[in-house]
Amino acid sequence: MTETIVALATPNSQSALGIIRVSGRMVLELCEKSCGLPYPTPRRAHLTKYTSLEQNILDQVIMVYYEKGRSFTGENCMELTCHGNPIVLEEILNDLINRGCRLANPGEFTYRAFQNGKIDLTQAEAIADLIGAKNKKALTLANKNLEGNLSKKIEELQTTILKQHSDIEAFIDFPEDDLGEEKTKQIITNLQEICLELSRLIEVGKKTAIFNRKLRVVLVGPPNAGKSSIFNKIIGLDRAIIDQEPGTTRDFIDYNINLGKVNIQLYDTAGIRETNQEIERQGIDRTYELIKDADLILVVVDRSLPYPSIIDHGIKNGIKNKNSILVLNKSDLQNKINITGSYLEKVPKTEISITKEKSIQDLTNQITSCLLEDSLVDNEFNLSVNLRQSNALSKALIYIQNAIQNIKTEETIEFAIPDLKESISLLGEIVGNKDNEDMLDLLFSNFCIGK
Ligand SMILES: Nc1nc2c(ncn2[C@@H]2O[C@H](COP(=O)(O)OP(=O)(O)O)[C@@H](O)[C@H]2O)c(=O)[nH]1
Ligand SMILES: [Mg+2]
Repeated sequence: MTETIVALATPNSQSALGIIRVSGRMVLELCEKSCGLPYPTPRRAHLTKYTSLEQNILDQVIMVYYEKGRSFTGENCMELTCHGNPIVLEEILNDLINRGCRLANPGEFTYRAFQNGKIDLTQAEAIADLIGAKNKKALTLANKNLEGNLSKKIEELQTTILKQHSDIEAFIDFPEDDLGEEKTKQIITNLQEICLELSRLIEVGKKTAIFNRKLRVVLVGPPNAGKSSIFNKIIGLDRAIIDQEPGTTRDFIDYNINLGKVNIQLYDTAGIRETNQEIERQGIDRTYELIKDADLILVVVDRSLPYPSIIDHGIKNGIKNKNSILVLNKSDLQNKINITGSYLEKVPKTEISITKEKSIQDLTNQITSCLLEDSLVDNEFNLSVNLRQSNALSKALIYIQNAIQNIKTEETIEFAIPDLKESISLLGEIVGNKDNEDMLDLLFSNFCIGK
């Protein structure tokens, strides 16, 4: 067995309980020497005292021992549930290190589970996604992959490709047995179906990506329209400075907020207007920069004033082809705006007032549905595909398309063999190629310590 690794599995702060995880060859010895339990019953909670090398009692703990083969990592493991005082936890960690353990690298427990065949790579990634999920949908999708939904799909595809591969190989080995037109057609049809399935998975990757990153929502509009007030209302804090003097917000500020189904980074920006002031102009330039990368733009205008000409002079060009909502603010005041015939007429709109809570709630709902609109309907997918997986799928797709071209003429049919082999191996990388150390190092270094 390997070196014994140890890590704190819970946050390093004061809490009711804190969990320390240990995995590797020294576990049974530690059960005996530091927990006084030479023959622990596997997977049973033992209430015991943790004793240091210097024979001091460091804490009363619950110790659970997991035997090799039936633990998360596949090795002998020990979990200590201690009192959640950072000083206690540090003392126990230090004692374990003094006894010969070493601190685990990020993701090292999961890495060992993968190396020992307890989980495949898509499941290891699903664990990281599960911990990092920023909304319920991301959580659901991570759980689906942890169940092995993506792995199963990949395996099915590999089996079908392999079948076509062996049919072609048999023909090459025994060319006197003509493959036959019917048979060739069938192979091509089967491979075309694989291509469709691969394209569908790549599409799933694009659509599910939305759940795994913060989406940028940017408030823009003329000064004094109420952008900062709306920003504060949405985040529920008085963070942005609000003033009746136009031009108060000179740079952007942002805040991360979870709207349930999506996680957004909301930006409050400098109001856009013609100005000679250098600082204000720089602020406006930054607003335009933010607009470029935005997933959704909230164009805020004061509905109690006439149509702001700056929309047609500047804002309009920035937000063209962008997902936007026109927010007609100050609906508590008399309506003076007329958007008929203007650029904004065609943008989805909502009337709100910061004095009306319900209208703010409606706006956040509209933000969510706008962001999800071209993504997916709930429960449409039963798996998710990340960028690494999607890249491998795209490469595999190209190899199969090449193979199809070569199968179409009898003279080149044998060239299809290496292409089909390559596609199978690329799909294999998705579930895990244990020899690709660089890729594995990169992947597991993004995990948290203790996982
Ligand atoms: N009556 C009314 N006043 C508002 C509303 N929203 C913002 N204001 C006021 O409009 C002024 C400018 O607001 P602010 O949020 O600083 O606008 P910004 O320049 O676009 O960030 C402030 O005096 C706000 O109190 C609203 O819905 N109704
Ligand atoms: Mg402002």
